[in-house]
Amino acid sequence: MDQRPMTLIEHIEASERRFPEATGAFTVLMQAIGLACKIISREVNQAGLGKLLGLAGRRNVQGEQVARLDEFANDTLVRTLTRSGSVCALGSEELAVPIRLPPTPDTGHYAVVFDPLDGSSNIDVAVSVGTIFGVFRRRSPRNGLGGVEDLLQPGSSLCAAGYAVYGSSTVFVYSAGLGVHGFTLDPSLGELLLSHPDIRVPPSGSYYSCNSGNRKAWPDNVRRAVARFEDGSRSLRYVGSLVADAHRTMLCGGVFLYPADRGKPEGKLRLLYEAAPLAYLFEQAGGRASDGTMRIVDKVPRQLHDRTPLFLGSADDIAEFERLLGDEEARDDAS
Ligand code: AHM
Ligand code: MG
Repeated sequence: MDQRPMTLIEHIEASERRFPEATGAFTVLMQAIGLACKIISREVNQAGLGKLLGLAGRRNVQGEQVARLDEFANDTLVRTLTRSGSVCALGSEELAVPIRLPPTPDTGHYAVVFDPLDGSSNIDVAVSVGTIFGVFRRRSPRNGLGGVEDLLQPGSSLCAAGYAVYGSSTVFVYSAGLGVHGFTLDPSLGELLLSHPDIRVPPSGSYYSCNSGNRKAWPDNVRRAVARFEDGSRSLRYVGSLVADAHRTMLCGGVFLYPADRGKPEGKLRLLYEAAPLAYLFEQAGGRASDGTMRIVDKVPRQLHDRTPLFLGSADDIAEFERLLGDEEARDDAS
């Protein structure tokens, strides 16, 4: 019997076979995303040897400095997805406006949103970074260009989402609604091999994760909820790359939070290509994700680069955190 772990593509093909009406278009799409992540992984691992460290010398639409690797990762995803023929529209952290693609016969069923290289501030110091993506079904008419309406959909309309972490190993995690599955890159084969089947977020965990340097700017209810969490039973872990903090939370449980604060009244993280795909994955794996008042997957983006506060993690811990956010009596604990 073959004891070799399944590759990512074998896994997706096996899932598609459960749906006799499937055309194979989803496999083509995921093959393109997997390939792009492997190319990005290779460059991230060798960045110091080439000319890919440092800044690209421009700012993106959000006014942030663009790193050379941000640009490389974005170009890789755009080219690979466009060439696959499976997409009608692309939205990226690095693109001011969406890419709208012309129709091709029998293809272009999907619209993809992505943060090509999450954790930009960690690139040059060899700390884990990653890619986050979400996949929507096309909404616009099939005989024209893809449109913004294909991208501006809530997380509850995602048909798949995932991320890759370029860390001590490269791990690719995805869900298409049939569980959350993780694959580890075997560099000798160049293949993503199934290493974490059916991931479930533990109902609670012993980590909390936030940038407590922002504490003074947090609203009172966030400060007092975090103060309640700092009761000696939990350890602080904060990488500063959302994708790496989310992956640890997915496997070990606990809470991750990036709330709104005085300087960032809408929060920092982007709804469409950071928060929503992760929220979809966490809910698929039994976890929970909210903005403090509502489920992230119910939020409908008005624009490509909308931001949101994010509370993400173990179902029980996030429920407890939400309860503390509304707990008036604990007001004094935050001072
Ligand atoms: P990026 O997509 O430009 O890298 O920005 C988002 C990052 C997240 O990965 C991370 O959670 C957060 O910003 C860290 O922000 P801070 O340095 O304010 O803690
Ligand atoms: Mg990011």
